[in-house]
Amino acid sequence: MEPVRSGIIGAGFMGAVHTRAVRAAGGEVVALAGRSASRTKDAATRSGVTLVLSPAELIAHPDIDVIHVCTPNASHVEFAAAAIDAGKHVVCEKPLALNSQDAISLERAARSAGVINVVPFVYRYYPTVREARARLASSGERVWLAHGHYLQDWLADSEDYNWRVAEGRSRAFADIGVHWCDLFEFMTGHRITRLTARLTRLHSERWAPQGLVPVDTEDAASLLFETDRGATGSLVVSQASRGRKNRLWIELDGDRTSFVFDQEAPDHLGVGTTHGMQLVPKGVETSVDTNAVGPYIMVPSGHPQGYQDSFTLLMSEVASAVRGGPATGLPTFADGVRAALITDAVVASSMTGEWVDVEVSAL
Ligand code: 4PW
Repeated sequence: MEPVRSGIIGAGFMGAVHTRAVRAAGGEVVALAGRSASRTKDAATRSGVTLVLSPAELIAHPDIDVIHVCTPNASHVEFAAAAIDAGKHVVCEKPLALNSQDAISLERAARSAGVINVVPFVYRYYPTVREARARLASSGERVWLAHGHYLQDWLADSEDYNWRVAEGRSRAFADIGVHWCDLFEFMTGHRITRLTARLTRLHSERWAPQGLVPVDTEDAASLLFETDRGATGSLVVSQASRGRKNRLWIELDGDRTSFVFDQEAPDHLGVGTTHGMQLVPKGVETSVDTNAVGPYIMVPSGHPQGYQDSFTLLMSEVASAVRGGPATGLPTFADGVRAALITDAVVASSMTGEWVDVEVSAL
């Protein structure tokens, strides 16, 4: 079988993650592009990509099937729209767009062009997430309460700076909070319909390369929410919680069982009953249809499986979808729209302090 051929736009951290994942999934990275020629050349040398192009040349290249948009947020719409116009499949990093109107337009364009469209909500690709999802679907368990957090500390000090700090109407929530909400909706099938949110800033000024600058994006978000199936929940998101690196924790309380997924210890699913919390190892005690979980187990139990592996699994499903094959739970631009609509509600609620409805059927 011919490898699926990818072109990556973005010479930073995410571009490198996508490059490794495409290759591990059996694909070929044909070319790399970025805004800065020297940075892109350096990144290409590091990752062994031989062809360096401008973004426009890469999108037009006849030997590329899938365009990966891994650039700062403000350019996602421009590059994704150009790729769709060129008839290419697109994997676009989140947030799909800086506002929900643009995200909706992109989703419609991708759907009418008939191209595969993906937003990498990669935490869906942990086997323990699939296990909890399959157990919930097959048991008819009623999730009535959901709680958790997504905590990091890479922006804990005012000297910590990154383009994300200055981009968009929300930062901590739009960057990582949306992962938690996607995971919650993916695992349970619920939709968040109403929420109230508070956005908090630890630093109102940060040291950017040009000096001390005012900051208006949040370091943390706190939410209460309700769902279309009668559950309530709470979520705390922060990029300035010291000691927490990528602590995505989600706890789902069903009427008989509770389920816990912790991204920092992802090979065990917490399964709680009144007899205690059992830590079920990935791939050992799968009590559900193995088709729902098996394909997501890359290495045997006891061998850790992590963040980069989840990207590899996602790229395998992208390749399968490009060939017209199965892709179970591939996160699409419609899921990117969902994230944008939830972000709208978070921002709106933080301004008034009120409960705000989340638009459910925008597509
Ligand atoms: O999407 C998130 C990123 O913006 C992530 O999953 C982790 O936090 C890794 O980088 C940032």
